[in-house]
Amino acid sequence: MAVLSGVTQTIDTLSINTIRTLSMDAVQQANSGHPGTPMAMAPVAYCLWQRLLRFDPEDPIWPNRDRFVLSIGHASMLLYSMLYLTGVKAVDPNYETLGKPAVTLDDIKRFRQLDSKCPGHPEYRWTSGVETTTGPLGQGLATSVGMAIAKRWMAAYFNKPDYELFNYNVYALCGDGDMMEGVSGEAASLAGHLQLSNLCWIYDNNHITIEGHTALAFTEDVATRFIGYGWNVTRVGDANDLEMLTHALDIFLNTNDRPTLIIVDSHIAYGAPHKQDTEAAHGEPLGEDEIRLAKRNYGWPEDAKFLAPPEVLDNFREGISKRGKELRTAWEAMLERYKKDFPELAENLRLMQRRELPSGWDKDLPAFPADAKGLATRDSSAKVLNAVAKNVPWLIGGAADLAPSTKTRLTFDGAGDFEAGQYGGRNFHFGIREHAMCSALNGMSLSKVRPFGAGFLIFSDYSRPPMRLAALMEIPVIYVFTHDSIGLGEDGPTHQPVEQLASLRALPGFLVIRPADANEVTEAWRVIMQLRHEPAALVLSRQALPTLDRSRYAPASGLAKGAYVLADPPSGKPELILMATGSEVSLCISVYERLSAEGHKVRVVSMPSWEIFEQQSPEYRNSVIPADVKARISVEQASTLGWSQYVGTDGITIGMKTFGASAPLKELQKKFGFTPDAVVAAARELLEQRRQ
Ligand SMILES: Cc1ncc(C[n+]2csc(CCOP(=O)(O)OP(=O)(O)O)c2C)c(N)n1
Ligand SMILES: [Mg+2]
Repeated sequence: MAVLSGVTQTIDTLSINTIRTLSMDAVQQANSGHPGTPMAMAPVAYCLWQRLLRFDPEDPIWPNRDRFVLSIGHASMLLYSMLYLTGVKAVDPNYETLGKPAVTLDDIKRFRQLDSKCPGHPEYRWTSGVETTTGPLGQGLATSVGMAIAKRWMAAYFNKPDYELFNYNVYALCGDGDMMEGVSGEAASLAGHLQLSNLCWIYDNNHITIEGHTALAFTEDVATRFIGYGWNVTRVGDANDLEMLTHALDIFLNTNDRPTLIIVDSHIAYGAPHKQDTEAAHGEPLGEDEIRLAKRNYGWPEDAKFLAPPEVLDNFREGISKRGKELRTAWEAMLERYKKDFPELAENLRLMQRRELPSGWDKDLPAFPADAKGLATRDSSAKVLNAVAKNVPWLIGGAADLAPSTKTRLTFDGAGDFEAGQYGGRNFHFGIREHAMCSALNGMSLSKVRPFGAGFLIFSDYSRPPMRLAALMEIPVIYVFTHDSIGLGEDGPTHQPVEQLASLRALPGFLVIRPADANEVTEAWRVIMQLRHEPAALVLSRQALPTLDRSRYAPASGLAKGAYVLADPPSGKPELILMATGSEVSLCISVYERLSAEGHKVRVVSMPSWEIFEQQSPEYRNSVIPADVKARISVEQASTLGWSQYVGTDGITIGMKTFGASAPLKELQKKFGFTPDAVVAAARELLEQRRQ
């Protein structure tokens, strides 16, 4: 029992009211944010963290910690209050704990202000203890499925008799918005299918969204839907009932064959006399008067602001901190023994946690002999991926039902399939769920395995929200996108990407690599595997591409610089530069051969990755595309958006100005102008103009 403002309250109630009032005060001070849901969900967060969560605030990246995902990212103050009150420590990008708090009271006072550790929505990497960036509704839920998947895989790979290194659970707190977004349905379906009994979603069933009562737009029976997905569904009729909450969480812990959904009925802005149960409590501060009245209802000093009573801090120290520390210390002692009994696995765990690669990871990377007929880059990628994956055990992934088309299956002995009850396999079947697949990849990457996901480039549009979050979080997810242009032929314009390359290139911190031939594919995987903080998309052809003769043209290792001079005039300065990516590079080579035979001085630049090229020195970039060579042509079977930065005002961009069409490849190349004749004609015109 504690006495505050003359009112006696249990330490549980005092702690819950501290979470509530900190959230209200922070939103009021920022004059921006969402107070109502932290007020309503404070007991749920409290109950889970204080009574159950296996999490040591001293080490928020302990690998076997339970994960807590706040999918309702708008309720960020709920999480920041927990991080502050439980004393979570900051961790730097080199995985060192810094000894200082992840969130200070000052950060909370500066909620939503520049450089505060409490930004508008929780941001992974910026605030220690935030497990994933949330805010786009539905993403947190779908990401939590990836975390639960990763736990299953890591348990199957690392756990040994007497060494249960991985047995953590994943909890996600969600709201009506999360439930309405399609991605959560895809993710729930996948989680149910995979029987992820280590996954628990807690649904804040408050019947309120921004526009008002959910009856405006949402009347389905969520419980029945989840039962249909194969989940265990349970209800708690009152968010303030800690015993019922504990009971429901107990049911989750004792369910071993399916994920659990706990539906919690709550009152948004609980305790605020005029705003409780209204949408007014969602997106704006309560106002000073309403805050006083709510504090009076809580038995809280009405004038106190940002009050965190010492008893509350002690309470968390005695609860979550003590339990978490004991668990982590025991785990670390177990790991020391494990290192002796299973040194190789222990070393792999260390490398994986630090996003490093095992020595010899690249020893089987193939080199491809010159071949005029060549092979599709999806086929060469299959060979390279398998050669890498054999030597990097935690490189795992799969496709959205397109492994046979994207050629992403791991085929070596023991690769196996990841399925319900058989969680050690390395081939994943995400089903036709591109969006949830890529969100799950984020959750897997945040758990430190190295995930890849595959599909057709056109359907990268279905995955864009999680790809954007991967870039924002700086996590090295790998995407393999095949069928990269009109080159795919007969499937027609619904399947032929046009604007996808430009749109992926527009994502900050995201690498796009479109290799020209098999040897560039090898080099692309070499680059991608060494990334630690960037997601990357490998963009591959369906159709065969010649394997260039590297004794005649420059080596494919130039790919590591993003763009490189592939072919040059035998002597002297080029008068024309042809630049291209992927399938159009060999087209440019044939144009080069023809124009060279006529005595023109032509350079071909293979440009598989703009982003990597932009990271090079100005000197290198100018050596590849010299400022004084103005006659430049870019050739790419895609939207030309962005190419003018490389061809300049005097150059020509050859690309797609319309959607494609359904026809055999040869006819499409002719129709859309991707033939040697068409490019030679453009080149002649340009050279002619320069002479005038
Ligand atoms: C994908 C997406 N669409 C829209 C929004 C804007 N938005 C933020 S909160 C919200 C309403 C959420 O309602 P609910 O999940 O019930 O949260 P509550 O108001 O109950 O806290 C919306 C539409 C968003 N954050 N993400
Ligand atoms: Mg709601």
